[in-house]
Amino acid sequence: MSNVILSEIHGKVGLIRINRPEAMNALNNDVVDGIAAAIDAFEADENIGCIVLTGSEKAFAAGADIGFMKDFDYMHAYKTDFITRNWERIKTARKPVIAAVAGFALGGGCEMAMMCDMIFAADTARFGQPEIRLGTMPGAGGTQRLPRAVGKAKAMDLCLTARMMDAAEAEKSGLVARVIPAEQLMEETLKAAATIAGYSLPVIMMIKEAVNRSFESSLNEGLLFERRAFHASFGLEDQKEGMAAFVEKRKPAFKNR
Ligand code: DAK
Repeated sequence: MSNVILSEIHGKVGLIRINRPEAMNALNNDVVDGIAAAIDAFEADENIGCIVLTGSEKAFAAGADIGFMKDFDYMHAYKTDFITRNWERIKTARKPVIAAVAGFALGGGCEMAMMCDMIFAADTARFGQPEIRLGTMPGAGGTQRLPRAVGKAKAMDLCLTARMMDAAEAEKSGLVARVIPAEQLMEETLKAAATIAGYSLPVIMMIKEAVNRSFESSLNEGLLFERRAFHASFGLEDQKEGMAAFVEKRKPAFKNR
């Protein structure tokens, strides 16, 4: 794996760090491929129950690498499938992925954070879709995921004016799950990820799948999907263990089956 992506294991949590400090963690194929490879490894590791994706104190990612793409023409972007190869790997991860965002999350950086299952923001975080300033538009979910997260009015405002939204506004509008003082971002995010990873892995994955389903289906279809998954959870040894442990007033020992 190239060193633009660093990955570490913290107990049952896989941590992926974007590492292009010279370019505010701007995204290119190496970064996207590196993230995908790290996710592949964490998905294959039965010990890992949750993944955290982060950047630096200054930038989660300031978008796609502008210098790299500035001379592309349509045919080149289309034929090389620019940045698209592996882009969706975060979305297809079955284990939860938390974006820990400090500093800038702009353009593709904001879109990448939104592709994660939730965003924990440092109080220094700034989100935006400034592509319009470059004579282009969001290309990886900014016009689709942002309105779902913050509503049409704010999404239009951000995409059309290119203004940035700070962490407080992002929390108020539903884009981020938590705002955390910058110096505690990693500690708090890893703690939450460890809490998740301590539960039964099949249940973690079923919950993630069911919540994501709510964005793809009618309420009744979503409720049916949830009900089927809930009933299926009674086929798990971990359900027997979880409920027995409650009744016996002890901590459950989940076996991920
Ligand atoms: N690309 C390349 N280099 C970048 C960069 C970027 N996006 N952002 C920052 N840098 C570089 C700067 O050029 C500078 O490099 P040097 O001059 O030191 O060599 C260094 O990082 C530090 O940046 P600044 O000097 O500008 O630092 P400031 O604190 O003054 O400003 C900033 C920070 C983040 C506000 C500013 O750098 C900025 O506005 N950056 C550009 C943000 C932007 O427009 N982002 C949107 C890019 S378009 C897709 C997937 C993704 C995408 C599309 C499709 N598919 C899957 C199909 C994404 C598209 C985009 O993101």
